[in-house]
Amino acid sequence: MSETKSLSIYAYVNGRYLEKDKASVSIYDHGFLYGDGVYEAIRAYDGIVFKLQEHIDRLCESAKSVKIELSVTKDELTGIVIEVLKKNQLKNGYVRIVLSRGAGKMGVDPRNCPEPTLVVMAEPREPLFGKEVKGIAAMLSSLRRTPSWALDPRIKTLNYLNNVLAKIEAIEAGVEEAIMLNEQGYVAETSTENIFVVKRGVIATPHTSLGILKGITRDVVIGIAKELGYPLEERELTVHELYNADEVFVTGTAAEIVPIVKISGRIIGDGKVGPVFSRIIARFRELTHSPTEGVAIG
Ligand code: PXG
Repeated sequence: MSETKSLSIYAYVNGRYLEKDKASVSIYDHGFLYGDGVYEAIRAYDGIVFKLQEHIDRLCESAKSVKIELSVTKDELTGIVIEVLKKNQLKNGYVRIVLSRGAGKMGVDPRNCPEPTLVVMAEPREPLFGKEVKGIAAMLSSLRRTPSWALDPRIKTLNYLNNVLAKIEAIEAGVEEAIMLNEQGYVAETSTENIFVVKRGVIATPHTSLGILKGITRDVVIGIAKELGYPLEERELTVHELYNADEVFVTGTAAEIVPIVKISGRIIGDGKVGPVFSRIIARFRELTHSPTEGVAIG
């Protein structure tokens, strides 16, 4: 937090770097009016923007799916992310890229919006559930994850009400996170994390066809699990398996990797941070600081 105490915060808005107080978008922006847009959330660790290319690739895929054209190239966007971090003198921080349909007269017709809006902002941000690794409590949400036929969860859109409502449920219940099932009743993901279970040394996580975001942290953890020699299954996961797992943990850019030690009143395993999680987080810490795993701020 101390990094930016006496500094202005700068954001990129459609070609200009503006101070936070002056950075704004129109009330006619369709991102605001209709949730019509896509976004990415990225972390930088000690001067390396972790998996930046992967995040930009995912943003482009989301944008293509919802038919918004990015006004800059991937290389230019990489440069903008780096520049925003530099301007804010952040070596560790959280970056958000927002791409919306743009400002235009009211009405869902996208032809109302001649230019998309592109915003890149960055600030310091601690891991979602705290700096210190400890297990969190979660609950099964009464909400089902938006089915792929309604809005594919692989698109990281600005429509997060499904996730927000699940989070509200968790807060109301006095737990940290809500686990959503998919339409078929299989485990999907939490409000902003993918989910993994461990049983007798085998790691399992929902397959991307089961109505989840293809998380970049998820992909990293799958790589680590394989590297460490754990069998890894991407498949349908039942609630019964979740309750009876030896370990459960979630992965995401905001949370990083966090164990879940209680789900809807059931203690998971022995209720403590597990050994498989501990080995994975140790390797994750190495990778987040490795120049080969991201783009250096320079
Ligand atoms: N599922 C959902 C629904 C998400 O929104 C993840 C899984 C994990 O994906 P990554 O690629 O981050 O491993 C997400 C990520 C925020 C915020 O504050 C949201 C996410 C990540 C960071 C910040 O909106 N969602």
